[in-house]
Amino acid sequence: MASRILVTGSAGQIGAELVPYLRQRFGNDRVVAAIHKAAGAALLRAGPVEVVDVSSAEALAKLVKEYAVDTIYHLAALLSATGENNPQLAWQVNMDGLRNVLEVARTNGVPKVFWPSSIGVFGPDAPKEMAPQNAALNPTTMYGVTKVAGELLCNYYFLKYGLDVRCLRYPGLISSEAPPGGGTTDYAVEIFYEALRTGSYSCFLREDTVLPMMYMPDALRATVMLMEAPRTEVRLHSGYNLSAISFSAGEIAGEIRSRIPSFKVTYKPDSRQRIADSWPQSIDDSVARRDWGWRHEYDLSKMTSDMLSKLDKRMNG
Ligand code: AKB
Repeated sequence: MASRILVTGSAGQIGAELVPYLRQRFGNDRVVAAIHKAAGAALLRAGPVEVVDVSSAEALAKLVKEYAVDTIYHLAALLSATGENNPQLAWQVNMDGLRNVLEVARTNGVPKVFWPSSIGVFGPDAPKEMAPQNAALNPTTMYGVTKVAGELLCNYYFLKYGLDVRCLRYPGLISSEAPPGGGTTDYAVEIFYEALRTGSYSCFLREDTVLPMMYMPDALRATVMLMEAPRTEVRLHSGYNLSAISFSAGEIAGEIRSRIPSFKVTYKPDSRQRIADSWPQSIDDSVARRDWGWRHEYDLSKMTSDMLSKLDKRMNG
């Protein structure tokens, strides 16, 4: 049987776009979209879809055997804001799921795994500007704790068992296709929808809050670039810093306002402000650029034009 790629968390923000991206590249039948609940399956029907709970290693192993899986993209996870509301659940979902995936890969001869880390690995003591690859990782959120522990676990499986695990520290991701859920950087997606839908937006972060961000087409390209890089070029099996653009909430509002002059934004910081304040404002990803040739394509202006035109077409026909 031809080998297949398994993507967990396929209905989430990254999965909903990564699955079609991989299917276009490798064929619909070659990519199995695993989702947690049957809801969200409709958009993934172009190829195989399976409902699976990543907390069950048996269920995962069954899928891996049935489809002769040779690569797993394990995306199922809780994000930072949801994680702070329920830290115990965040640990359980993020860590048990990853441990199961790594174990199932190891014991079933799956040679390659992708796992998303995040800028959430950094805490208040990392440099705010251009946080380097090897900055101290002392996060103050449970999400960050699971990302640091997850990176260490991935690296351990590489060192101990030779499992080729590859990880990216994604910045906040902005996508025209799939809404995020439960993240601190979600405002940068919501703001586009509200600009077109109501002409106003109440932002849950302060106007001067600067965070590292990336447009989804760049994130998809980075993910597949890393996974296709020759083994000799991938020197890190914890998490590569990955970066594209940094902007404040006020700057993205201004960028939208330059295209929709009547757009109004108010700022009402909530508990997510504390999370944002604990993260760096920009990331030094020179190691990824050196090791496997990463370059981003979208700046703030190019991303804003593309987002508005795609969302406008979808919302207003
Ligand atoms: C979040 O805001 O939690 C995520 C992330 C930066 O990992 N988007």
